[in-house]
Amino acid sequence: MALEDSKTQVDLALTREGLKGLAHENAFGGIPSFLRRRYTKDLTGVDVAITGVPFDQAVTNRSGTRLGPRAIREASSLQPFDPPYGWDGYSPLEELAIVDYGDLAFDYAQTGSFPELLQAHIERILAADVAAISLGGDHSITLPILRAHAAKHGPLALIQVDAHTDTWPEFDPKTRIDHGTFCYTAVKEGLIDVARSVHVGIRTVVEDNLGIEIIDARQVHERGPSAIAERVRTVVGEAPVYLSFDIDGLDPAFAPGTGTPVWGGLSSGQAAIFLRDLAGINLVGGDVVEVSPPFDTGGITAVAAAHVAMELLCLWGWPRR
Ligand SMILES: [Mn+2]
Repeated sequence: MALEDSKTQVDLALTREGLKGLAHENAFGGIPSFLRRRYTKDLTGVDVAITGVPFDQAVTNRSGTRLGPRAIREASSLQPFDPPYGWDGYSPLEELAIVDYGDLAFDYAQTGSFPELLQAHIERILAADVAAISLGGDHSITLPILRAHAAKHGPLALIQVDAHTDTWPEFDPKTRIDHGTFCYTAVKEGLIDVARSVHVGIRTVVEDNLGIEIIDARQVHERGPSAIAERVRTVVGEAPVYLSFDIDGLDPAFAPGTGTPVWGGLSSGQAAIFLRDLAGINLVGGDVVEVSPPFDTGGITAVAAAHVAMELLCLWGWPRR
């Protein structure tokens, strides 16, 4: 990095002239927009909008994911100096117009209206022909986001990396929000094509997975992440894909900062290989959820989540390069 860069490139979240380009700003200073993208509600000429959903009122166990988007943004400031490793030089920050669209604003005490607010928030992005990558927030946020995406793209292939399938029956989807039932309701509402959907990294028991293929964590360990990615590419085929990455898909050793940790999960290295080897899928949107900074140690969970989000940008851009 040139010395003059560190002097002139300050607060790129506000001062960036174009929407593309790497960022050579001190990682420890300034306004940490996601990957130092412009922080704006202007979607003109934008390819992908990053948005935060600081919501944690639907967790079964430990809360704290309302603090996730900020932590992921700060962790992301370690990355935008170079193209991401392992993508043959492909550089989404240089090739794609990406903005930080900020967080969804909502009344924390009115959880009843929250799902519709979130759905409308995502629909505004999609209506501008911009893709949305969301930073959670607990996993209940994926349901309204899926509703917005399915309204645009039709039923989606879902790739869900998670310790949990989140297909536990939801007895009252009109009034309840629950981070363990979003996938159940998504299936019942026809938002996802179960024949083209897959759960990866699972290590909790579920009686009926509604026809969605489970590739549990043991299979990832035994067969290897690259072989699993090959299987997942076969399952999703050419369908429009939504990828939801629950950070508890990683082992608690790699992602302690989460509300419902389960041992035996993926390493961050396995996740990196898995995501890279999905290249070529028709990704239309995605999220990384369940980062709970109060339980994080050394910020490592947020670092992992920021890398996952970068990989989602790579996956979105790769077929369009
Ligand atoms: Mn989970």
